[in-house]
Amino acid sequence: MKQPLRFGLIGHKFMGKAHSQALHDVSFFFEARFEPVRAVLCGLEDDLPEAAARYGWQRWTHSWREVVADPEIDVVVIATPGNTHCEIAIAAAEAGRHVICEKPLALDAEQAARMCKAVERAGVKHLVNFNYRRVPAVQLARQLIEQGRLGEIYYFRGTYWQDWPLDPAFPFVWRFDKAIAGAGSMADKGSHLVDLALYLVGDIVEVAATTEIFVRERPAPEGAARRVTTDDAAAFLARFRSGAIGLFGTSRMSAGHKNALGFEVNGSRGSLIFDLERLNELQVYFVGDDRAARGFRTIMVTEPVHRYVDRWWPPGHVLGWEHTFIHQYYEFLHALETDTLPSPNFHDGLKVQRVLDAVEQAVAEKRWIGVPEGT
Ligand code: SOE
Repeated sequence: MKQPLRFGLIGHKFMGKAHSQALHDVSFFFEARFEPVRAVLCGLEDDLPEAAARYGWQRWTHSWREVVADPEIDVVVIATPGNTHCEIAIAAAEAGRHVICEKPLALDAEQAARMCKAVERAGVKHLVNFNYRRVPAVQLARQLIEQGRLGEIYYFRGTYWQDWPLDPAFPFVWRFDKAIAGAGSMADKGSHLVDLALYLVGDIVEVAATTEIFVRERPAPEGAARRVTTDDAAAFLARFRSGAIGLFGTSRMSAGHKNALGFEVNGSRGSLIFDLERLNELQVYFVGDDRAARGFRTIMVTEPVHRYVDRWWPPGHVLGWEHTFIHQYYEFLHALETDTLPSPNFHDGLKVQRVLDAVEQAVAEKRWIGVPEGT
């Protein structure tokens, strides 16, 4: 008999929908001792009851404090704008709930460090939803690097392009407000890239950076235009502890690109290339291959030997974006079952935040900035 695990999800929009679907599917495809129960959905807007019914939640509430205080709830999931993460996560941990939080973990490293302390003190499990780690092709990339198939890593290039607010008439939303979002493309998209870089290549020790806001005012729904205070695009350089160097680019103003996250890793014995818009594939090049037949080749990462894939479909029956959320929940349930710390956890989120803070400082001071050490 599976043990019910009761979830409270705070946030019912795009991310709320993605988390709801993953909670619905995870135990169908993956074996775990726990059965997620969609107990209570929380949000502020009028369409909440409709969302709760559609996504299969038993109850809904407009109050996150009610969710956190509810003794029936085992896990609180935070899928709200960045400025709310710290307060909710700390309250949830103090109430003894396990905590899953959307990325980036907080507005800055100071908040992220307080969140880490709170979950450690409470002894609860914690996870930050850098979901792109959970793409099978990204898992394969990590495996190849760990096995030394790329040799010594020289270079990581990560880029993340979108174009949703390209039109200057696109209205002012919370992502344009620094007080709510912390930063713009640099934090929203850059946090994913930095997490992947840390996961694949290791610690970043210093950064140099620049950012820009191309559309400085946006029409506000309430009338007058509002000033945009978060970056539309960012570019930064990094040095890894290993001696590798990194090049990062993010933009929400890259015409034609919808959700184009990509990275390339070059080493002394080979290279690999990943493109989220072709997420079932990984391109690889190995120096050791027979010279006549050497070249980049594309691996379809849909074989049962690839991570997570044996729970899904036969080879070539491709996976999509939403599967990354399901895999993340599987990792979380598995960590609960084995009493281990899930990954990426709040400590990983804090490391990313330290890099992002350094990027912000590098922009302000127009110089290289060291990234503080620590877990
Ligand atoms: C918006 O830019 C966004 O929804 C990000 O916040 C997500 O993390 C990313 O996965 C898709 O784009």
